[in-house]
This record gives sequence, structure tokens and C-alpha cells, in this order.
Amino acid sequence: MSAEQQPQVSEAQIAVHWREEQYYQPPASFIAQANAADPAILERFGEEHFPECFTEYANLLDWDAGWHTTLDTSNPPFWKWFVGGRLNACYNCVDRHLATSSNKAALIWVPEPETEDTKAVTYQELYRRVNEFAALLRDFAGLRTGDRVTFHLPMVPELPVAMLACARLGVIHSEVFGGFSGAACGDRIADSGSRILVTMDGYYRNGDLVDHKTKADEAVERAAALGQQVDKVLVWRRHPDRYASASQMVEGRDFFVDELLANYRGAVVEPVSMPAEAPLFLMYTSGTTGRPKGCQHSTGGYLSYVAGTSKYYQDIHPEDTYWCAADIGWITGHSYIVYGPLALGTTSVMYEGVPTYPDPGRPWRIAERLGVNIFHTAPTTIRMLRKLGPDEPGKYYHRFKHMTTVGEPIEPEVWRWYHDTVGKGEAVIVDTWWQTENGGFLGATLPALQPMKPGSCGLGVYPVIYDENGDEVPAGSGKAGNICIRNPWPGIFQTVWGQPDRFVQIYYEKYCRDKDSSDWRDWPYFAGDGAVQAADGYFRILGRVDDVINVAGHRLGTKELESASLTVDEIAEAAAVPVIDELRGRAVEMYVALKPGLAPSDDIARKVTAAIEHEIGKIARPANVWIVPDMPKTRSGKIMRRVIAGISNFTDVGDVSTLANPEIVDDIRHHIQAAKLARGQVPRELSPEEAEEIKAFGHAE
Ligand code: 6R9
Repeated sequence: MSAEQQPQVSEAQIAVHWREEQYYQPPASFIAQANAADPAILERFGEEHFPECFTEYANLLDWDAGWHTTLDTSNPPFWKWFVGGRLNACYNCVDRHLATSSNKAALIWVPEPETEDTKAVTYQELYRRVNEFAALLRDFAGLRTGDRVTFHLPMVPELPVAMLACARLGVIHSEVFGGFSGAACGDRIADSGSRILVTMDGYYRNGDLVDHKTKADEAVERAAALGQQVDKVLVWRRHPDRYASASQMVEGRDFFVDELLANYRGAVVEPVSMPAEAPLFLMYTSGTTGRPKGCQHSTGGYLSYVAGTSKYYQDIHPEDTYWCAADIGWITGHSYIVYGPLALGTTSVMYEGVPTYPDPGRPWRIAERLGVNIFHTAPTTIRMLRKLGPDEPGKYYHRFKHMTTVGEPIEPEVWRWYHDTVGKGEAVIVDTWWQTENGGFLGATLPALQPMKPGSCGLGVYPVIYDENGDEVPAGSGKAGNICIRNPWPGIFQTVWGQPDRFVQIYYEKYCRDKDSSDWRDWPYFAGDGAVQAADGYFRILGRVDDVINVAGHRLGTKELESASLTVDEIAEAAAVPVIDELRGRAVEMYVALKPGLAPSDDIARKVTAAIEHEIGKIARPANVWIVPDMPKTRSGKIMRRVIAGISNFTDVGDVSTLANPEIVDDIRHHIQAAKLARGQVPRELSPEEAEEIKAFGHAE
């Protein structure tokens, strides 16, 4: 759709002004080797074959006992997959590969310091390490099937070892992202009821050996204040011979894992045969208000789903060298660094540190040296690498057949750099839309069968767009609405740990047609994202439904404002926020960061305004364009729009302690608010509702 042909918008819709992008076809060389190259797969997974089609994913695994019911919907919306089946996730990711691949690398771990050696962990070694740690967890820590254990581990091989050891015992692991504070970890320990915390003394980040163990002390204290006693803290050492933390080891509570492991040398622990429905792990979502939500993932459904999507959407073959540059502390890392790739018996690369350390050529150096042929990362990382090292990929001889993107919509400009420069025009790109709650990809293209379209996540697993009344928004109408998933899928989380009512209320209440029905057709899954579907069926995600700016009745998606800004050559990153405006209700303010080496100028700000007017229309013209050195971001790289919205509106920016770069907040506030004062743009005092809206802007719920 061109900027001139704008659709009719009503209050209830988000205006959509995207330009249609051109298709990119997969190279013939990719198609020739792809796992999903036969169009028959599209037919096999058609809705008329639901739910039996998903047995194809389950059959990628080894089961101890087959299931009698593929999908049990008797207690909606608590769906159960592969009921009656039994399996062990660790056995499927480790033991079963030994017969053919014991000497092959399961993990290749790249430490951040380039002076330290890369370490390959073969399937045989992984088997040994997982068994020994499982014995320790069982015999020293007293963990039993069904218990929860919290990890607060960085990107080190000890993390997948610990996960798989739990899976071997049927113990439910809950990894808290290493960058989170001790207090955040303590909240999650308490919520999950963990008695054991597994942590590490320190790890490398941006050239520094970060002291991590200190957070364990704070976590234990916080958990105790919330009524959860931690009995033991198991501390791995980054360098086994020296302790890298300033914090004291607490007698009787804290233990060095490398010392304890001496007692478990050669131990073998039988994998516990678990029901398909047994929880495998909890993953807390980045919810910013209220109690954290522990998404409970199943063993059989989850593992089947990540194995199947890894095989078909990421085209992972056992002989590939696959690198997902996410952190295992997020769902992407659980599904697509550990469980999916290892279930398929491939080699999964792990990198400890920051992608731009010591320079923005680092990822391409790693890929060249290790022969990585599948690369997986997030738009925020792509934008950062493009900003700091736009020509770096050209200096290395890496060759990718496949690249994944995940985490937020990717601006077409950035997509093209990823495709042309990182992928050298010869890699397919799969834009994967999904959530912590979902276990694995939902919106994505099958790369050999469906062409790429920059900025669109493509088709996927039974997505549908509903309007506010629950009516389906037709493809090609140009109207946006709420993206939902019509059918259950095996990777769906089972519940919010300890909060089943919240599970139903947040994800199913909005579009449930009949609360008494046990027909899944009456229970679409509400994802909380806005989306639009083009005439060809491709979905484009517009961001969280609450990230909408209502200018004089036009609901503008933040993502399209940001995408328009990125068509300006000088711009590396952009964020749109609302400001309270007497005339128009809300007005748009843009925050932009420039590519390195460029000086801020009024001219650049004017270009951004012009681009927005051109791409979207005068209605979206920003009240101000602020050029800032960096954006406040979460640890997973998502821009915290509520923080900048607070700055623009002179309101409370809220808690910034979990940001990756909290120091930037005061810096931006000082400059922007001084400039607004000088321009006479200080807003009046906001009403409590307005203040609440600004505070909630960009929240995920
Ligand atoms: C996997 C993950 C989920 C939210 C999701 C959506 C956004 C993720 C996206 C995307 C557009 C994509 N999102 N992938 N938006 N295109 N390819 O990121 O999980 O951290 O729970 O975030 O991220 O808004 O609702 P999670």
C-alpha cells in the first residue's frame, strides 16, 4: 500500500501506512538442501489435519511410551499434548546421540576474552558432565522429581549442563537472566519455591570480569523476606582455580561446585521417564508490574515443538554449525540454543559476552573461525552491529545459509543490511514472531517454500487477526487488529506458575466465545500484539497493542513511526512516544540515535520529520525529534518506551534498576527537559489517568 492510499481508520483501529515490500526468493542452493523443500508439508500441516499433524514433530523424539491422546481439551484452556506418552528430555538431547556422534561437539563455547581458548564440549563430555551434576543435585542438594531449582547463571556451558541435569531428574529448572539483579532473582526464587540456587562467581562482559556471586547474597535475602528459605547456594567458578567474587562464601550454605563434583566422578544417573505433561522448566516473563509470571513449559509438547521448528523453520541439520547469539536466560536461548538444536544432535555455539566486544567485527570473526552456517539474533543486535560496524561483515569469509531474527519487528532498512551485508545476499532470513509463553516460533516462513518479505514475519501456525469485537479482520483490508492464534499448538505454556486464574484472564478471556465449552475453537489465544495482514496473507507485527499513540483519533503504531525514521540514512535507532497535547490528545515525540561518527544537527531532525510525513502522513508529524546518544533498554535489548515517555511528559520514569544502561536516563532527561523548558513546552500537570497511561506505555501486559 502506498502512503497515498491510506485506509479508513476508526478509533478502534490502528492506522496502517506500511509500504508493501518486495519479495526476496530463497537461493536455489538453499532449496536444494532444505529440510522442508517439498510443498506437501504445507498440506500435511493444514488445519484439516490438526491436531494429528503435530505427531510429525513428536516423532522426531525418542519416547519411552507412546501417547494415547494427541490433544486433550477437556479442561480448557489448559491444553494437554501427547497424553499418556513418556520421555526424558535430557535423554533426547544427549544420550541418544552417543551411538553416532559421541565425539562431535554438542556445544562450542566462545569466552568473551579473545585471549582465552574456545572450548568444544562433545556429546560424550556433555553426557559425563550432565550425569555428574545430576548426581550432585540429587544426592547433595536433595532434589527430587517435581522440585524447582533456580539458576542465576551467565552464558557458560555450565548453564546447559545444569538445565539438562535437571531434565534428567525431572526437576523443574528456572533460569533467571544473569544480568538481572539479586532482588529480581530473589523474587523469582520465592515465586517458584526453590530451596536451591545455582550461580557462578563471575563472568566476562565488555572486557570486565563481573562479580556475580554478590547477587546471590541479595537474592537469598530477598527470597527469605518473601518467605522462601534457600538452603544451599551452589557456586560454579568461572576459573576453577580462583574465586572471582568479593562476596564471602557462607559456611554451610555456599559450596563450590568444582569441589563437590570430585565426589561424583563417573556417576551415572538413569534418566527419569517423565509424563509428556510434566513441567520441564519455568521461564519468567519480563512483565514490569505485579507478580512475575512464571511460564510453565511441558516436557513432551515443548520438546517436540522446538525440535520440529528447529528442523523445518531454521533448517537445522545435524551437520550444521548453528549459532544463536541470544542469552539462554531468555526463552530464545532455552528453545533455540539448548533444547531444539541438541534434540536434533547438531552443534550449538554459545558466546559469553557482548557482540561488539572488543569491536563490531567479533561476531563475524567467530562465525568465520567456527564455520557457522546458521546465525540467529535480534533486530536490536543487528541495528547495533550496523551502527558500529556497517562494513565489518565484508571483511570476513563467513558464509551463512540461513539467518533468523527474533524479538521485535525488524525495520526493512535494517533487514536489507542483514540480508545484503551480513548474509552477503546468499542467506535466507526467517523473521520469527513468538513469545516466552509460546515455547517456539508462531509467525515465520518456511524458508525454501515461502519467499521473504522484509518486515513481515510471514504466515505461521494458525494466526488470525480479530478486531475489538472479536470479528476476523480480512487479509488485505489494510486494517490492523489483535493477532491471536486460533488453534492450540504443542509448545504453548501450560499455565502461569501458581496463578492459573491469571493465565486464563490474560491470554484467553478477551476472545473466549463460551467459557463452558471444551472445544478449542471457542478459545483463541490472545497474544497482546497488534498486526496487519497483507493481501498475500503475510502478517506484519506492529508491536504491543498498548504501544499505540492516538493522535486526534488516529491510532499510530510506534513501530511504523520508528520504521519511517530509519529510512533516513543517518539514523541507527528510533523510538516513538506520546506526549499529552491539548489540541490533539496526544502528539508524537521521536527519539533517535545516529550512526557513529555523525554529529547531531537540526538538518537530521528535519529529515526525520520529513520521512514520517512522507511515509505516514502529516497527522503523524512529531512535535519534537530528539537526537540522543543511546536509548534506555532492557537487558534483552528492547527499548523502554515508558522511560522516555516519562521524560517527555515530565512524569516519573518508574523503576530503572533493571535496565541494561540505567545511567543514560538522567543524561537524556537533563538534556531533553532543559530543551523543552527553553521551548516553552512544559506540559501541564497530568490527570491521574493520563499519568497512568504514560507510565504504562510500552508495558507488555
Ligand atoms: C521470543 C521473544 C515477546 C514479544 C512479542 C512481540 C515481540 C518477538 C517478534 C516480535 C515482531 C518478531 N516480538 N518477536 N515482534 N516480530 N519477529 O521475543 O519473546 O521476550 O516474550 O517477547 O516480542 O511483541 O509479543 P518475549
